[in-house]
Amino acid sequence: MTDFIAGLPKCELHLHIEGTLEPELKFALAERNGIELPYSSVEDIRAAYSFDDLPSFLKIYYEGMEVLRTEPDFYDLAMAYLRRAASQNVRYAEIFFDPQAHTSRGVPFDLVIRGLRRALLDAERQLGIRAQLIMCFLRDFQAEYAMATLLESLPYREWIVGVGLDSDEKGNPPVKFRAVYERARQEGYLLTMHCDVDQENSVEHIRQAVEEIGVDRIDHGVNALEDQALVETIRERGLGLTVCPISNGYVTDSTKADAIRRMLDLGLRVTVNSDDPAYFAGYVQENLAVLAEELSLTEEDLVQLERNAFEITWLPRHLKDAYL
Ligand code: ES4
Ligand code: ZN
Repeated sequence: MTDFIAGLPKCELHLHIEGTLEPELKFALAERNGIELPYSSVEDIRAAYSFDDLPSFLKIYYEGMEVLRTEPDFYDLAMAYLRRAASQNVRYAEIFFDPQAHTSRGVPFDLVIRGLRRALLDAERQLGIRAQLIMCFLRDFQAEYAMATLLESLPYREWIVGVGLDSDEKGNPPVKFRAVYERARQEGYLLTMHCDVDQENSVEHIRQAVEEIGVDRIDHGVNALEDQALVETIRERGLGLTVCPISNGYVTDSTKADAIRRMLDLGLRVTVNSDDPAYFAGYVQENLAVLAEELSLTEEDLVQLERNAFEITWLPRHLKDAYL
């Protein structure tokens, strides 16, 4: 099955570019930028990656970004990811970035997006992998800051396919960002947001995302299964769910494999993705392998998962069809 998964043309739809910062690159960027890291080796950094819930993960994730300062830093980050993805036969990726994680520490939006964009263009030419950017707002910051970030993004509108919402969900429901999402839609952005696994009020947050915000996709969204009516709406609208098994295993005590099996059986457009692969030790291939093992997936199941992913991409129809 490993060979089958390796050979399968794949699609990644839930990937935080800042979550692909491997310890080796972290060291290289620290040196280039004259930053002293509190670690003496790659092993040291990996050993410090001990988290067992979302807040403990997020703390390490944001601290790790300190080495990202210049346009070439963002270029190198994205290029390293795209090289890795291409080597796993990922043909297309939609990549989240967190501009506020950078602007909040004085790194300009323009530099972040230019570095990422340049990598996407080079990767398409050099590696044959296509990708688009999704801008995420940090939900634990004020809605006004998200709105300001949305406005700041408008000159780069053509480089961003949609918006998302991530970071700490506790006490930060979808409706906090109602006005931001309304404006984003008016500007022509497609809409997604995280409804992380097993959060306080998970089902209510998914309901808000679907019914009140009107998202085009849901990131995670596993807890929708607890509500029959919600499942029905998600199915009727053909909304995709970007699920991340290995990540689930870190921030909860389970990969939620059984839930993914049920979603497949219900005919929901569930997909398998990697979230923060440098931190959770697994890119899309490893996520598929873990799931295949746990659920004894057939080749047809794996094909279905990738079909779902290509089907829910935010590509124009003719480009999407080329993958299907
Ligand atoms: C994230 Cl696992 C997870 N949850 C919420 N926000 C995030 N940003 C990056 N990884
Ligand atoms: Zn995520």
